[in-house]
Amino acid sequence: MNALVGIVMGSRSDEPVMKHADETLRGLGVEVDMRILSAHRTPEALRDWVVEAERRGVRVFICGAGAAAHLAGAVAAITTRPVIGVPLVAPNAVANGLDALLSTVQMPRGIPVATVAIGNAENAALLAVAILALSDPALAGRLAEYRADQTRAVLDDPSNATG
Ligand code: RP5
Repeated sequence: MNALVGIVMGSRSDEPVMKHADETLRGLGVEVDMRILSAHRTPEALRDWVVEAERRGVRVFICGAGAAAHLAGAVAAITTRPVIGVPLVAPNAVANGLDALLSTVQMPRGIPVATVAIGNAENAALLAVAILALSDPALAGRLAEYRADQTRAVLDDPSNATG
């Protein structure tokens, strides 16, 4: 089966967080193509991968980067498919990732990046699933079940009772 979501991150140091996007997508039955490519270190390889991924059927891109986090914006400049940005706390982060959050979210008009909270790769995956589920009823059903499981986990937690 062809990958429907492309996940890209700027450095191997991003992988411990970005692997949660991969796990969440695969857990919901969505095939993923995951790469380490950088807007700054490998700009031409990044462009080639985005163009080729689109050709192979990738419909949504998830991009994780820290510090001067231009990766999601660079991908959004190449493709018209939805791009979701995950700001990360880099080893040299300023203000616990606020640098990456602003670098990812502050896009110019006309080139949007849907930006999730700092380090929240799981939410990026769930947003990608919600987009794909618009045209995939089986996936929409699995997403609804995921939400129902989450609701049950909160309500059935015995430590949740205060009275
Ligand atoms: C960004 O710079 C990467 O996404 C990473 O979060 C940060 C630091 O990268 P390394 O210097 O650890 O490779 O491009």
